[in-house]
Amino acid sequence: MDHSFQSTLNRRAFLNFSASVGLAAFFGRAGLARAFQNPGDVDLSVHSELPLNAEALMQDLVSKWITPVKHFYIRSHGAAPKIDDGAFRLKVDGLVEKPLELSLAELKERFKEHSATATLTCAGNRREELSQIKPVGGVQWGPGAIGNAEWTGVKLSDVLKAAGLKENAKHVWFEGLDEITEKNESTRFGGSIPLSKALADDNNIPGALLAFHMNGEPLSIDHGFPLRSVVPGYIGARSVKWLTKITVSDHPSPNHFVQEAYKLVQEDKPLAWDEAGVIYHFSVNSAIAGPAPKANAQTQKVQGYALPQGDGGQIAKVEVSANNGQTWTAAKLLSEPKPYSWVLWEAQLQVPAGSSRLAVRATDSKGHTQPERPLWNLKGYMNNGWHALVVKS
Ligand SMILES: Nc1nc2c(c(=O)[nH]1)N[C@H]1C(S)=C(S)[C@@H](COP(=O)(O)O)O[C@H]1N2
Ligand SMILES: [Mo]
Repeated sequence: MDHSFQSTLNRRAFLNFSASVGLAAFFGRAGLARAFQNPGDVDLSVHSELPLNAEALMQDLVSKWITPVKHFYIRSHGAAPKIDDGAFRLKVDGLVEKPLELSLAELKERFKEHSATATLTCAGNRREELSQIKPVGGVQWGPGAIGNAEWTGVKLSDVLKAAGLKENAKHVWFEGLDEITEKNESTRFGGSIPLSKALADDNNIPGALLAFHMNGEPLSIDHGFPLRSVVPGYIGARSVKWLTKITVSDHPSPNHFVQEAYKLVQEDKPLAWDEAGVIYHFSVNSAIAGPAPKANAQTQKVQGYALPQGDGGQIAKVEVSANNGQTWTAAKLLSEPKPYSWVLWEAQLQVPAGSSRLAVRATDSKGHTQPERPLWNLKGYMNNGWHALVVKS
């Protein structure tokens, strides 16, 4: 019997990539290597080369709980700045008793090193599916704009304590060194988190890390060398790369990427933007990687990832369906579920002959679960509808 499986989503992504950057770049270690210190360091599908936006193929992504750097998506709004780590300084200012200016060496000397595993995902992950409902602008991400890494650095809370917080401190702003052109104006990439998140410590997962290592190696240029914030549970945009300034304030950062981008709105009207809240934590989510093409039985093994909502719960169950959600089969979780990190899962599914639509949905320990249909929004953020894959057998 001939079984040919095909992901309509992946195929569409493939067409987009090839149209925009050419086939060589899609397959493209050659195309990508230029952006890296060492050629051959990454193995990703490229959406755009400048700025570099690239995601992993699902089969690569679901093969390891800790995502190797070469398979870790890259999302940059401008060119990656090349920073001399000797001259680099981190400034801490705003509502603090003693503003700080620290070299990388001082940061490492003065504060205790801390490691935490956390999943980073772009708010635009799975945007491409929203575009199938009604086109949205921006990078047409498939389900690969996500990765799980071990981050090592110092706790933001330790640095803030050393600077001494003033009484009215409520928010912490981050600013990167990259220059981005927005509407013909040059702006810096910025993020913002509530102070309560910055000071949180949930089972040894700090609310935010100032990280210099990813999976035990210095950050690569594209992932933010020499320093970035990592905010477990929050959308990737709050984990600011090439981090050079931390400002403590009584209100969230006015930066474009906090106040204008990354909001869930249905229409482009000033009131809609003003009324929409800033997105902080990510939503519960999951995705299926296709079964192996050589699979040849009615029972198929499918694999994927599932991410708990970023507010501290952990994955409670992952279910897959081969009949549009009439019946569900529990997937086997391949690691112990933890807050702020994904789990990989696998399931044996009875796939009827012909064409079927496999779907997955995850539920976390706080009861957050994925809706059948995504909430379409103007900027294409936070798609967490059931992820589906059409297979033919
Ligand atoms: N300075 C800076 N930080 C940034 C960005 C950026 O363009 N500039 N992109 C953000 C977004 S939208 C995401 S999803 C993550 C991606 O991190 P990664 O490229 O290491 O995967 O970085 C965030 N931090
Ligand atoms: Mo993002």
